[in-house]
Amino acid sequence: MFEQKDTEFITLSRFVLDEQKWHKEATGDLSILLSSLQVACKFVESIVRKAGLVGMLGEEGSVNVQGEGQKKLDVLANKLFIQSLKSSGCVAYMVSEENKDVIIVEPKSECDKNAKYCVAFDPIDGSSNIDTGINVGTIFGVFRMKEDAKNPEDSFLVSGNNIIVAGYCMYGSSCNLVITLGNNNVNGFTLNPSLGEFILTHPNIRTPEHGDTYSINEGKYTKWDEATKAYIDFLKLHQEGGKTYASRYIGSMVADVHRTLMSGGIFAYPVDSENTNGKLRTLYESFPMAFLCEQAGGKATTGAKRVLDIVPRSIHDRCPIFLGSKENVETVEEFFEIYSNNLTPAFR
Ligand code: AHM
Ligand code: MG
Repeated sequence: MFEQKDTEFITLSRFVLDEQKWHKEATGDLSILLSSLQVACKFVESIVRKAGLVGMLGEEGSVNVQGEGQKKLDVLANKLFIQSLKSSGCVAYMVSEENKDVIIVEPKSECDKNAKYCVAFDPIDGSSNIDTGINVGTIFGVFRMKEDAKNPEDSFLVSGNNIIVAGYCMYGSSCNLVITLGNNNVNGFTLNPSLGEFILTHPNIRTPEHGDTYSINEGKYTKWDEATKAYIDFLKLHQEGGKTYASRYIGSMVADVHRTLMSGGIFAYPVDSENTNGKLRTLYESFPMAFLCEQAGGKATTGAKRVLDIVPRSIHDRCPIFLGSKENVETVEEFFEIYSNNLTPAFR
C-alpha cells in the first residue's frame, strides 16, 4: 500500500515502477502500457485546454456506432489513445466507444507478438459538455488476453471480475488521474502542467461509508422504474438530524463519479423507458468505475446484481448503474429487492 510522506513527490511513473517491484513475475509490460495511457491522457489534456482557441470545439459531422454525433475532440482523442496504446507494443486488442469493432493491433516486431493486454476505453466521456467548458474525462479498463479465445471479442466478453487495472483522467479545473491496480488501493494524481508530470496528491482514496449527495438526471423521473422513483423520493423526504440530501449532477460521468468517490453519496444512471438497459456502456464506463469504487471501499450495483458480476454479450453493451458509498448502495439494493418482490416499502 502506498503511503506518502509530506516531503515526497511521487510521480505516476515512479508509482507504477514501485508497484512492479512487488510482483516478481512482472515483465514490465503493464508498466509500459500504463505509461502509454499516461501519455495519451496528457496529450488529450493539452488539447482540451486549448480547444476553444484552435477551432477544436463543435461537431465532427460523423456519427459513432452508438448513433451519437461525434465531436471533433471525440475523434482526435480516440486517435491519440489508439496510437499511444499501439506504440506500447503490449496491447493486442482495444475496444473504444468510438469504434464499432474490436481494434486489432498488428505486431510490429517479434517482441510485440507476445502482447497480452486488452484495453477498453472511452476517450472523451461526457463530450456533450465539451463546448460549454464543463469537465470531461477519459475512462479505461485493462484486461488480460483470454488464452482460449476464438476471436478478439472473447477477451472482452468476460465478467468485470477480470479487470486488472481501471482508471479515469478528469480534464477539469485541474487534470486528475485516478487509478487502481486492485489490492484495495486507489490513488489520485494531479498533473503539474509546468513539469508535465502527474504527482501523487490523493494517496489511498477511501470513499466514505455514507454520503449525503445524490447524482442522477432527475429530468427523467417519469421514465424511471418504480424502484428508482421510490428510492429518489425516499432521499428527498429522508432527513438525518435535520439535514437533507443534496442533489449534484454534472452530466459527465467522470466528474460525477470523482465527486462521489472523494466525498461519498451515490451516482446513478438507471434504466428508463428510452434506455431500457441504462445508458452507460458496461465495458468502458461501468466496469472501470465499479472496480475503482469497490477498491475504494464503496459498492456498485445495477439494482439487481453487482455490476462486476455482469458478463457483457457484446462490446458496446449497456447496463444500469448505482455506485458510491457502501451504505447508500445497500439502501438502493433494498429498494430493488422490495420492488422485485412486490413488497410494501417499509421506508416511508
Ligand atoms: P458519452 O460517453 O456519449 O459522453 O455519454 C456518457 C455520458 C456520461 O458521462 C454521463 O453520466 C451521461 O452520459 C449523461 O447522460 P444524460 O445527459 O442523459 O444525463
Ligand atoms: Mg462515455
